[in-house]
Amino acid sequence: MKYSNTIQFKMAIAISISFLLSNCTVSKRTNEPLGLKESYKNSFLIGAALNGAQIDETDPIVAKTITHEFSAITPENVMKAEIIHPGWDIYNFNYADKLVALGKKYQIAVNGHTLIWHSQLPEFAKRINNSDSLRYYFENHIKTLASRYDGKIASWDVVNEALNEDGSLRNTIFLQKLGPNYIVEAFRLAQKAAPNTELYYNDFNIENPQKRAGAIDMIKKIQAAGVRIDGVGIQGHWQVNKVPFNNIEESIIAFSKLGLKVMFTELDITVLPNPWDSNTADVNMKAENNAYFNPYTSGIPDSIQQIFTKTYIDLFALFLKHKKEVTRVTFWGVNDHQSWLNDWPIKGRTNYPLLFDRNSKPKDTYYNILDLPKQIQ
Ligand code: 9MR
Repeated sequence: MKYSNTIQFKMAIAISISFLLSNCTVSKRTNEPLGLKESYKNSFLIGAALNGAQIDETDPIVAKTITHEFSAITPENVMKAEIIHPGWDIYNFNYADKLVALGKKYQIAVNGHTLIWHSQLPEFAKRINNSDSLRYYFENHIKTLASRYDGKIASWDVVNEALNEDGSLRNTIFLQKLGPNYIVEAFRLAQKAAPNTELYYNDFNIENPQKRAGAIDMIKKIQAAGVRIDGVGIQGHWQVNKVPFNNIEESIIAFSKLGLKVMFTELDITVLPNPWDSNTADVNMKAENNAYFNPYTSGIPDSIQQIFTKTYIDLFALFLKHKKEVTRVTFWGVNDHQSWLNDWPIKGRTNYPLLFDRNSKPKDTYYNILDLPKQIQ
């Protein structure tokens, strides 16, 4: 193609640049920059955990972030037993129903979190001391929730955090009163009540070899009983300098060899010092606040921010490498303001674990993650 003069040539360049831009970074449909869900649509779902106010769409900026960025949502708390099932035969579906309606309105997949967990149990359930009553609670809880939302939500975390760090079964009220087969039974009940919903086991640190071995054992028992389990959620509450990349990759491979989908279900990366120097997400462990443990109250230093970004890039590069096995990556919160890590393991700290800052403004980290699928292909 020949251009007769410089003006025509410059115009052709300008048109080519705007064509390139419109194809690379701006979606034609909405004329908005691509969000994460669009950028990762050929790789895996990108999710976020939502709190009550976010389900209510009270803040328009946050509401926009949710619909623009995420293809999956998990209730941070509203489907947990203490909220949704406060009395023997009393259920409070208000926020869970709203969450499901939100998912439907914006075509966002909902993951139910969680049916059987020893934490956040209602008072009446904590006080149960005979096996028959606990079995009644257990069956009634699973049947009621799983059947109510069958076909309306994509998946359930059927059992959450049932393992100790050494891979043995955690000594919960369910283990004590129902015996070790309670996990198989939970999946069996869920399968019956929710034939159209995927069923997952969810836990933290199951990328670590010992705990992973316990999870694999448990999954094999469920499968050997002829009961359906569709996937496993590795929570992903990690520390900025200590993300166990090798263990994560080995786990993706090991779990998918069992025929399961692999998900990262509660991803966040703390930048604050940890009093125990470990990657636990055990909500019962707490410590006192002081300046040493809360160093970034007025902002995070550039040096830390860069390590944080690099860590997220390395993680998402690993997830993309295994995009055939990884089906969803969910952040545990939309923005830093909401994160549980401001209050755990020490209350009242200022943490920076997510891709969106306290005002829901995307960080540089976000743009790096957004662009990664294009760069890696
Ligand atoms: O983020 C949740 C926080 O708001 C609750 O106070 C806390 C109470 O147990 O649970 C948090 O979510 C947990 C999740 O349900 C299971 N894995 C660990 C998460 C962080 O504690």
